[in-house]
Amino acid sequence: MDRKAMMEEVRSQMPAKRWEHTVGVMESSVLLARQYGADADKAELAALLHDYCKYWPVDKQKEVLIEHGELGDLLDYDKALLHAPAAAILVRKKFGIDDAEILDAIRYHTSGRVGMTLLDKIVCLADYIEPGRDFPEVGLLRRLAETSIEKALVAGFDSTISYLLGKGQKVYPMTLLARNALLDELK
Ligand code: DGI
Ligand code: FE
Ligand code: FE
Ligand code: FE
Repeated sequence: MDRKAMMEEVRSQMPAKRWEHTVGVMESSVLLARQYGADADKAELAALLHDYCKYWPVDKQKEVLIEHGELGDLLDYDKALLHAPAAAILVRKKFGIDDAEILDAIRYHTSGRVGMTLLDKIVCLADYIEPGRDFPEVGLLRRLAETSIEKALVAGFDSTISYLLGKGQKVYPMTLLARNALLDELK
């Protein structure tokens, strides 16, 4: 499938606002890839696909993960975590994406992970700072992104963790571990 057809297919899975977000993440991912020396084409493709099933019913997302034995302990945490690993599985099947770097960047774009690759960091950060995003810390994140992708991502995870704490919600341990690992990289 060519890129244009893929874009139409992704667009058909989500409301217009989420498609705008997807295009924003593609733009920001390309800019970050150029800035930090990653493959801009891979970054753009991972960004295009990162929220592929975000608007599917949660039960369908869950089914995908169960079918592939990848549900793990995710049901113990926020349902918003499911769409990332589910999208990685789905786009491999649907679009024949076989590049492990791209699939991992999709899989870990929400949670992060220990030992994030440059592509993981790019898509995860682009998801926070794309032009359509508007949350209190986004200005700080955009500023940090100019000089350190790791510092910007730590600030991103901090904002997510604070938000979850403020709502009295659990935090997925992998996010805490991802944040710690980024701080270690900055030592
Ligand atoms: O899909 P998006 O809205 O573009 O962004 P995302 O995939 O980064 O999802 C972020 C949502 O996930 C955000 O509303 C917070 C929620 N979430 C719930 N628990 C956790 C979590 N995010 C992280 N990183 N860690 C969690 O434990
Ligand atoms: Fe997402
Ligand atoms: Fe994110
Ligand atoms: Fe997103």
